[in-house]
Amino acid sequence: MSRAFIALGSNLEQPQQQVRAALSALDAIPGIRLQRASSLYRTAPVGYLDQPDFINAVAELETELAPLALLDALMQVEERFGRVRSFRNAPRVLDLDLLMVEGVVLDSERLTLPHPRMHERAFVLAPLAELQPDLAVGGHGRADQLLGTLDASGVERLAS
Ligand code: PH2
Ligand code: MG
Ligand code: MG
Repeated sequence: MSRAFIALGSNLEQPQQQVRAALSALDAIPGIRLQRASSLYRTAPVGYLDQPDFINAVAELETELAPLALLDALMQVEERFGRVRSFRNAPRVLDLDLLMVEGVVLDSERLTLPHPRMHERAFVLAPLAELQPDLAVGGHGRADQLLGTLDASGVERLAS
């Protein structure tokens, strides 16, 4: 069994419900157990700006799946939720990004672990630091300290 962290995001078709439903869908997959989920966060879009705010969250999973099998499972859930891939950073019903698998460093064509941009994204680090402030994020430092270096003004934790 390994412990993994994933980031969830949605900014279309009732995003809060999409993220909540995605957490249940993940827990229902054979070989994956949802351990903990962060609060939901309303976040201003980063990258491509002309789109609605996102709902973001982070979940901690226990899984028997190898990293690439876990990635396949996440992509299947995205597809089941009606994800359409139009252009990079386009609005989406559901985005599931594999952030880290404990003890795994990987740089393959399909998957890089830890996620290569997570340390610079407040919409990832805020929910991650809520779950585990002292988590080491790649070689970059603790989740809470990294978050402290970023502008998190577009990130608002929602009451649960
Ligand atoms: N995801 C992106 C690009 N920009 N911005 C926010 N606030 N939240 C996201 O999940 C997000 C984003 C690419 O996956
Ligand atoms: Mg993403
Ligand atoms: Mg993605």
